[in-house]
Amino acid sequence: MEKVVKSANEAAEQIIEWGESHKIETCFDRAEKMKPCPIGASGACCRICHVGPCRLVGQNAEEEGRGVCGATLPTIAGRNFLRMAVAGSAAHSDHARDMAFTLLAVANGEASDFKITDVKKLYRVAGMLDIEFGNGRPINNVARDVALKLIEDFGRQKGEINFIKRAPKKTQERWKKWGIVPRGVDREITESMHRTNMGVDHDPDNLLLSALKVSLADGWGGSMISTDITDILFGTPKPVKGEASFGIFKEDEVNLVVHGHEPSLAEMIVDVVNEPEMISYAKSKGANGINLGGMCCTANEVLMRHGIPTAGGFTNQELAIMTGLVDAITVDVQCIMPALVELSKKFHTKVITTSHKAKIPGAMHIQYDEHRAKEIAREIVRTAIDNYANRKAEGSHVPDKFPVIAGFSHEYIEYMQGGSWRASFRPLNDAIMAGRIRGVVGLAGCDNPRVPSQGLHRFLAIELIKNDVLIVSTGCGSAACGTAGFLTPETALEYAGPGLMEVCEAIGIPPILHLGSCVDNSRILTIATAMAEEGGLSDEIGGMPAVGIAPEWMSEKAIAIGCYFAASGIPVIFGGESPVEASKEVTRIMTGVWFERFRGALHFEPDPEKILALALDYIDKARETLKLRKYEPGKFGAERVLMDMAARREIEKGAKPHLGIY
Ligand code: NFS
Ligand code: SF4
Repeated sequence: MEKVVKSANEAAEQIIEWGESHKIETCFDRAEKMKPCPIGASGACCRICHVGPCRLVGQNAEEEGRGVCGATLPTIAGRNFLRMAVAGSAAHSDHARDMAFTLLAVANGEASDFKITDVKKLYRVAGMLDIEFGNGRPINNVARDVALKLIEDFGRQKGEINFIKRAPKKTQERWKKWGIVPRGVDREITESMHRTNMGVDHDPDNLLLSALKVSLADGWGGSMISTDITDILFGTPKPVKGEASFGIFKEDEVNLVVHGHEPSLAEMIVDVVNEPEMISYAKSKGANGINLGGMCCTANEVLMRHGIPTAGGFTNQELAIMTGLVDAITVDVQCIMPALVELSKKFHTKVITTSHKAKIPGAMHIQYDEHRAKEIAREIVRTAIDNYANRKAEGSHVPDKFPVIAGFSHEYIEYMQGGSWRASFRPLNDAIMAGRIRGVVGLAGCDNPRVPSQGLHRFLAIELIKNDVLIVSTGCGSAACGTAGFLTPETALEYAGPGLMEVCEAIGIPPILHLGSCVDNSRILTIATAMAEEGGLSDEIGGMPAVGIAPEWMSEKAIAIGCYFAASGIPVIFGGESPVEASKEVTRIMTGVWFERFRGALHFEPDPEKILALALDYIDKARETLKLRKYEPGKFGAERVLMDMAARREIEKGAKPHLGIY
């Protein structure tokens, strides 16, 4: 029998195999045993009232199938889909709310372990919110006003979410025309839940517009708020070096992993592991030091800002424990497998939950509180240190690791294209217009045990850059690229098409730019807006030679992201089987109708070759509509440079890290 590859990540595969030989079960084994229910998976099962569940199956289900109440298949599939978008938006936005209250506590002097790290960013955001800054106004007062104004975005009943006005005018006009400008985050979430109640909204188009509206409240609300506040509190990322994969764990040091999504506690832990008293405490317990690593999106946050190494994304979490080297793993919210706790009992690892919102039976709980952040961080680090001596010999440590460059905030991307004085998106737009860069793809989303995990990310990353497509990546997509060794400038030399390679060399960037965590997909919206405003391409986000791809998505959060990209004008392709597969009508609305109205769409396509072809087709058609030069593979050679030498020197003069760090 041919061996089934469970992960495309070789180190992961080795650990999985070791687990199999030791009868240790992982999500990969459970995915094999637990086949998804085909009725539910395709959106054809309604279980929103207790008359059902009603399953609409059979040849003519779309035309003739009815639930007990008379609901049609398009209603049921649309309603199920809307609920996914709501849940995803709620998750990102509730995380954002915590960030906003942390900023408020800092501004009020109630969270003295934190400070405002990026005053420039605070002022920029204050400017967008019409809040007075500078002229001797105390920074904390500005921060308080910013926090309060952004907190209003959650509970606002009428009007518009603040950051809606950051979008290009034309994009906003489309939203107005179709009635999907979100008012307040919580209002849209509540209203959508109401609409999906038994006996309320039955029009699939109307339900799907609601999915776009609530998701816009995430993208231009929750997620954007989270990104901005995180930058204000902890610094706007700029390129840093880090490492990825299981080889980041050290045999002779205390290994502590931060896993989840909210960066506040992780930031404190970064501080605490460097405290001399902590280090000597670790030494007193026989370790040579304390080694901090990350997992999932918390990893992305601390990698982007501090170069903390990452053990990878979603499907790597159990495998990290199976190395036998993790003394403690601290988790907050989202994408945490409850299986960690059972698994940890086979090793010595302590699983520590830290949020009242996310507890797991059997785990240790240390409640996080931003008012006592450092004290709590110390307690966690000490717990890890105390557990070092309990390490058992068993485990499958695979010492592979790869260098990564991360930290491409939109501010930095602008800066790298012209230095402090001439920061702009001109060079990027010019390169796209000329056809050196064929287009831009946001490669994002989860990794998934139902496919050779991380394999679709790897395949698409390489094929896209070969085709001169610049990639911006986030979330576990970034982790998949990082643990494959793709997040380095050398990747350009090895794989990128000649046009893209030239641009990468001229600016000094890798062909895959790690933009951060999943809430940082909002950075892609900001970049697309800047490109529209720079001129020469589309004058709105829609119509850009840009596509979003989440080839291994699994989380409802990914659905929210897909929807706000689509509503903003970016066609999106998700891998895997469609959660609305059962309804042709719903599929037609999400592709054709949405494209007509918003110039974005949401496709589901399990075949990676077809994902690639569809993405390139969208890009080429957008180029054609914009009357850009036809993209010709191999047209540009290495001898041609993007900018003249004077422009390049200008960049190098002002350059902080990017040219020096590699
Ligand atoms: Ni995004 Fe980040 Fe990863 Fe998927 Fe989960 S960690 S928020 S949801 S699995 S990319
Ligand atoms: Fe069935 Fe209608 Fe109840 Fe859904 S809402 S479970 S279709 S009766």
